[in-house]
Amino acid sequence: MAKALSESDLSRFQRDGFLFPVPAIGAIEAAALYRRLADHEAEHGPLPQKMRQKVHLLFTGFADLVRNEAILEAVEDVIGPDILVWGTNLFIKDPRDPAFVSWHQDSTYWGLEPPDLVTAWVALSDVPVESGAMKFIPGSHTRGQLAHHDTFDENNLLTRGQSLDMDESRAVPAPLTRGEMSLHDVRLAHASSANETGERRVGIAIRCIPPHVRQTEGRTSATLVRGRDDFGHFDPEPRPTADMTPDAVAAHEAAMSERFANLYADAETRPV
Ligand SMILES: O=C(O)CCC(=O)C(=O)O
Repeated sequence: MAKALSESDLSRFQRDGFLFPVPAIGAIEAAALYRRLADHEAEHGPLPQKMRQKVHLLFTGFADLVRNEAILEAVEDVIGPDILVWGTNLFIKDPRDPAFVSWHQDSTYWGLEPPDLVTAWVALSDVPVESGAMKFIPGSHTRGQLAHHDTFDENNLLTRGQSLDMDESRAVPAPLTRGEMSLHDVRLAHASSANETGERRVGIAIRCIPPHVRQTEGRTSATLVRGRDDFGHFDPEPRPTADMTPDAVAAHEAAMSERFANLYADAETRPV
Protein backbone atom coordinates (compact mmCIF):
# COMPACT_ATOMS: atom_id res chain seq x y z
CA MET A 1 0.00 0.00 0.00
CA ALA A 2 1.44 3.38 -1.06
CA LYS A 3 2.25 5.83 1.79
CA ALA A 4 2.39 9.24 0.12
CA LEU A 5 1.70 8.75 -3.58
CA SER A 6 -1.63 7.64 -5.00
CA GLU A 7 -1.85 4.55 -7.20
CA SER A 8 -2.32 6.81 -10.22
CA ASP A 9 0.77 8.89 -9.24
CA LEU A 10 2.78 5.68 -9.04
CA SER A 11 1.49 4.46 -12.40
CA ARG A 12 2.39 7.81 -13.95
CA PHE A 13 5.88 7.63 -12.43
CA GLN A 14 6.37 4.13 -13.81
CA ARG A 15 5.05 5.09 -17.24
CA ASP A 16 6.74 8.52 -17.64
CA GLY A 17 9.80 8.14 -15.39
CA PHE A 18 9.00 11.32 -13.45
CA LEU A 19 6.35 12.89 -11.25
CA PHE A 20 5.71 16.49 -10.15
CA PRO A 21 4.71 18.47 -8.23
CA VAL A 22 4.94 16.32 -5.10
CA PRO A 23 4.49 18.05 -1.72
CA ALA A 24 7.78 17.92 0.23
CA ILE A 25 8.81 20.36 2.96
CA GLY A 26 6.56 23.37 2.43
CA ALA A 27 7.46 26.96 1.62
CA ILE A 28 8.53 28.06 5.13
CA GLU A 29 11.10 25.30 5.65
CA ALA A 30 12.37 25.70 2.09
CA ALA A 31 12.80 29.45 2.58
CA ALA A 32 14.70 28.83 5.84
CA LEU A 33 17.15 26.46 4.07
CA TYR A 34 17.52 28.95 1.22
CA ARG A 35 18.33 31.72 3.72
CA ARG A 36 20.85 29.60 5.65
CA LEU A 37 22.68 28.88 2.43
CA ALA A 38 22.58 32.56 1.42
CA ASP A 39 23.89 33.61 4.87
CA HIS A 40 26.73 31.09 4.63
CA GLU A 41 27.67 32.34 1.16
CA ALA A 42 27.45 35.99 2.27
CA GLU A 43 30.08 35.23 4.93
CA HIS A 44 32.32 32.74 3.09
CA GLY A 45 31.69 33.35 -0.62
CA PRO A 46 29.89 31.09 -3.13
CA LEU A 47 30.12 27.36 -2.39
CA PRO A 48 32.66 25.82 -4.78
CA GLN A 49 31.20 23.15 -7.11
CA LYS A 50 32.76 20.31 -5.12
CA MET A 51 31.05 21.54 -1.94
CA ARG A 52 27.68 21.57 -3.69
CA GLN A 53 27.78 17.77 -3.72
CA LYS A 54 27.09 15.60 -0.69
CA VAL A 55 26.00 18.75 1.17
CA HIS A 56 24.22 16.55 3.72
CA LEU A 57 27.70 15.83 5.12
CA LEU A 58 28.49 19.53 5.57
CA PHE A 59 25.34 21.33 6.77
CA THR A 60 22.94 20.21 9.50
CA GLY A 61 19.95 21.67 7.60
CA PHE A 62 20.66 19.40 4.62
CA ALA A 63 21.41 16.45 6.93
CA ASP A 64 17.90 16.94 8.38
CA LEU A 65 16.42 17.40 4.90
CA VAL A 66 17.59 13.99 3.65
CA ARG A 67 15.82 12.46 6.67
CA ASN A 68 12.58 14.39 6.14
CA GLU A 69 9.58 12.11 6.63
CA ALA A 70 7.40 13.53 3.83
CA ILE A 71 10.21 13.16 1.29
CA LEU A 72 11.04 9.63 2.46
CA GLU A 73 7.40 8.48 2.42
CA ALA A 74 7.20 9.35 -1.28
CA VAL A 75 10.62 7.82 -2.02
CA GLU A 76 9.62 4.66 -0.16
CA ASP A 77 6.61 4.28 -2.44
CA VAL A 78 9.02 4.09 -5.37
CA ILE A 79 12.03 2.10 -4.07
CA GLY A 80 10.80 0.39 -0.89
CA PRO A 81 11.33 0.84 2.87
CA ASP A 82 15.14 0.60 3.07
CA ILE A 83 16.68 3.82 1.80
CA LEU A 84 20.26 5.02 1.39
CA VAL A 85 21.10 8.54 0.26
CA TRP A 86 23.95 8.01 -2.19
CA GLY A 87 24.38 11.71 -2.95
CA THR A 88 23.02 15.21 -2.77
CA ASN A 89 23.64 18.02 -5.26
CA LEU A 90 22.77 21.68 -4.92
CA PHE A 91 21.77 23.08 -8.31
CA ILE A 92 22.09 26.86 -8.11
CA LYS A 93 21.42 29.26 -10.96
CA ASP A 94 21.99 32.92 -10.16
CA PRO A 95 19.84 35.65 -11.75
CA ARG A 96 20.44 35.67 -15.55
CA ASP A 97 23.01 32.90 -15.06
CA PRO A 98 24.01 31.17 -18.34
CA ALA A 99 24.51 27.88 -16.42
CA PHE A 100 22.51 25.03 -17.91
CA VAL A 101 22.29 21.25 -17.79
CA SER A 102 22.50 19.31 -21.06
CA TRP A 103 20.24 16.36 -21.89
CA HIS A 104 21.49 13.35 -20.00
CA GLN A 105 20.65 10.24 -18.03
CA ASP A 106 21.94 10.30 -14.44
CA SER A 107 22.94 6.63 -14.75
CA THR A 108 25.66 7.43 -17.30
CA TYR A 109 28.79 7.60 -15.13
CA TRP A 110 27.50 6.66 -11.73
CA GLY A 111 28.38 2.97 -11.98
CA LEU A 112 25.38 1.73 -9.99
CA GLU A 113 23.89 -1.72 -10.57
CA PRO A 114 21.04 -2.40 -10.83
CA PRO A 115 20.03 1.13 -11.91
CA ASP A 116 17.43 1.50 -9.15
CA LEU A 117 17.79 5.10 -8.07
CA VAL A 118 15.21 7.83 -7.71
CA THR A 119 16.05 11.50 -7.35
CA ALA A 120 13.91 13.71 -5.14
CA TRP A 121 14.64 17.24 -6.42
CA VAL A 122 13.44 19.73 -3.80
CA ALA A 123 12.85 23.37 -4.76
CA LEU A 124 14.33 25.78 -2.19
CA SER A 125 13.21 28.79 -4.28
CA ASP A 126 10.28 29.10 -6.63
CA VAL A 127 11.31 27.42 -9.88
CA PRO A 128 9.20 28.77 -12.75
CA VAL A 129 9.95 27.47 -16.25
CA GLU A 130 11.91 30.65 -17.16
CA SER A 131 14.30 30.16 -14.23
CA GLY A 132 15.60 26.99 -15.87
CA ALA A 133 13.26 24.40 -14.38
CA MET A 134 14.09 20.80 -15.21
CA LYS A 135 12.50 19.28 -18.29
CA PHE A 136 11.91 15.62 -18.94
CA ILE A 137 11.37 13.32 -21.94
CA PRO A 138 8.44 11.08 -20.94
CA GLY A 139 9.15 7.36 -21.19
CA SER A 140 12.86 7.81 -22.00
CA HIS A 141 13.78 5.80 -18.86
CA THR A 142 12.66 2.64 -20.69
CA ARG A 143 15.24 3.03 -23.47
CA GLY A 144 18.18 1.56 -21.55
CA GLN A 145 21.54 3.27 -21.21
CA LEU A 146 22.14 5.68 -24.12
CA ALA A 147 25.58 6.74 -25.40
CA HIS A 148 26.56 10.26 -24.26
CA HIS A 149 29.36 12.53 -25.46
CA ASP A 150 31.41 14.58 -22.97
CA THR A 151 31.61 18.31 -23.68
CA PHE A 152 33.12 19.78 -20.47
CA ASP A 153 31.30 23.02 -21.45
CA GLU A 154 32.15 25.68 -18.84
CA ASN A 155 28.49 26.66 -18.37
CA ASN A 156 27.29 23.09 -18.10
CA LEU A 157 26.58 22.19 -14.47
CA LEU A 158 27.19 18.48 -15.11
CA THR A 159 30.51 17.04 -14.01
CA ARG A 160 31.60 15.99 -17.51
CA GLY A 161 29.16 18.08 -19.57
CA GLN A 162 27.82 14.74 -20.76
CA SER A 163 25.17 15.18 -23.46
CA LEU A 164 22.49 13.42 -25.46
CA ASP A 165 20.69 14.71 -28.55
CA MET A 166 16.98 14.85 -27.74
CA ASP A 167 13.86 16.09 -29.50
CA GLU A 168 13.03 19.26 -27.48
CA SER A 169 9.46 19.23 -28.81
CA ARG A 170 8.77 16.18 -26.59
CA ALA A 171 10.13 17.85 -23.44
CA VAL A 172 7.83 18.40 -20.46
CA PRO A 173 8.97 21.31 -18.23
CA ALA A 174 8.63 20.76 -14.48
CA PRO A 175 8.05 24.11 -12.73
CA LEU A 176 7.84 23.91 -8.93
CA THR A 177 6.95 26.25 -6.15
CA ARG A 178 9.30 26.55 -3.19
CA GLY A 179 9.02 23.48 -0.93
CA GLU A 180 7.66 21.13 -3.63
CA MET A 181 9.67 18.39 -5.29
CA SER A 182 9.83 16.31 -8.42
CA LEU A 183 10.84 12.65 -8.59
CA HIS A 184 12.77 11.20 -11.51
CA ASP A 185 14.21 7.85 -12.50
CA VAL A 186 17.99 7.45 -12.93
CA ARG A 187 17.52 6.45 -16.59
CA LEU A 188 15.25 9.37 -17.52
CA ALA A 189 16.56 11.85 -20.12
CA HIS A 190 16.36 15.33 -18.57
CA ALA A 191 17.93 18.78 -18.90
CA SER A 192 17.50 22.39 -17.80
CA SER A 193 18.08 25.74 -19.50
CA ALA A 194 19.65 28.99 -18.27
CA ASN A 195 17.92 31.19 -15.69
CA GLU A 196 16.29 34.09 -17.53
CA THR A 197 14.75 35.61 -14.42
CA GLY A 198 16.09 38.15 -11.94
CA GLU A 199 15.74 35.68 -9.04
CA ARG A 200 18.16 33.05 -7.79
CA ARG A 201 16.94 29.52 -8.54
CA VAL A 202 18.02 26.88 -6.02
CA GLY A 203 17.16 23.21 -5.76
CA ILE A 204 18.68 20.19 -4.11
CA ALA A 205 18.74 16.75 -5.69
CA ILE A 206 18.62 13.85 -3.20
CA ARG A 207 19.76 10.57 -4.79
CA CYS A 208 18.07 7.62 -3.12
CA ILE A 209 18.81 3.91 -3.59
CA PRO A 210 17.70 0.67 -1.96
CA PRO A 211 20.66 -1.09 -0.27
CA HIS A 212 20.85 -3.98 -2.77
CA VAL A 213 22.28 -1.51 -5.33
CA ARG A 214 26.06 -1.65 -5.54
CA GLN A 215 28.89 0.41 -6.98
CA THR A 216 30.31 -1.57 -9.92
CA GLU A 217 33.86 -0.26 -9.45
CA GLY A 218 35.62 1.00 -6.35
CA ARG A 219 33.82 1.73 -3.14
CA THR A 220 31.87 4.83 -2.19
CA SER A 221 29.80 5.94 0.79
CA ALA A 222 26.12 6.53 1.47
CA THR A 223 23.86 7.50 4.37
CA LEU A 224 21.18 5.13 5.64
CA VAL A 225 18.11 7.31 6.22
CA ARG A 226 15.34 4.73 6.60
CA GLY A 227 14.99 1.03 7.35
CA ARG A 228 18.03 -1.27 7.33
CA ASP A 229 21.00 -2.11 5.17
CA ASP A 230 21.63 -5.86 5.08
CA PHE A 231 24.07 -5.61 2.17
CA GLY A 232 26.87 -3.25 3.31
CA HIS A 233 27.81 -2.21 -0.23
CA PHE A 234 28.57 1.37 0.92
CA ASP A 235 30.63 2.88 3.72
CA PRO A 236 28.48 4.71 6.29
CA GLU A 237 28.71 8.50 6.46
CA PRO A 238 28.81 10.66 9.61
CA ARG A 239 26.06 13.19 10.34
CA PRO A 240 27.43 16.72 10.85
CA THR A 241 26.99 18.11 14.36
CA ALA A 242 27.20 21.74 13.16
CA ASP A 243 27.73 23.45 9.81
CA MET A 244 31.16 22.95 8.23
CA THR A 245 33.01 21.67 11.29
CA PRO A 246 36.58 20.51 10.57
CA ASP A 247 35.41 16.90 11.09
CA ALA A 248 32.53 17.35 8.66
CA VAL A 249 34.79 18.97 6.04
CA ALA A 250 37.30 16.10 6.40
CA ALA A 251 34.56 13.45 6.08
CA HIS A 252 33.18 15.26 3.04
CA GLU A 253 36.62 15.48 1.45
CA ALA A 254 37.17 11.73 1.95
CA ALA A 255 33.74 10.86 0.54
CA MET A 256 34.22 13.12 -2.49
CA SER A 257 37.66 11.68 -3.26
CA GLU A 258 36.15 8.19 -3.49
CA ARG A 259 33.26 9.53 -5.53
CA PHE A 260 35.46 11.42 -8.00
CA ALA A 261 37.82 8.45 -8.43
CA ASN A 262 34.77 6.47 -9.48
CA LEU A 263 33.10 9.17 -11.58
CA TYR A 264 36.15 10.17 -13.62
CA ALA A 265 37.72 6.71 -13.88
CA ASP A 266 37.73 6.79 -17.70
CA ALA A 267 37.63 10.58 -18.30
CA GLU A 268 40.39 12.53 -20.06
CA THR A 269 40.08 15.49 -17.70
CA ARG A 270 38.41 16.32 -14.40
CA PRO A 271 37.44 19.53 -12.55
CA VAL A 272 39.73 20.94 -9.86
O1 LIG B 1 18.67 21.30 -11.41
C1 LIG B 1 18.98 21.13 -12.57
O2 LIG B 1 18.96 22.05 -13.38
C2 LIG B 1 19.37 19.78 -13.09
C3 LIG B 1 19.22 18.70 -12.08
C4 LIG B 1 19.59 17.35 -12.57
O3 LIG B 1 20.05 17.14 -13.67
C5 LIG B 1 19.37 16.23 -11.67
O4 LIG B 1 18.95 16.44 -10.53
O5 LIG B 1 19.63 15.08 -12.07
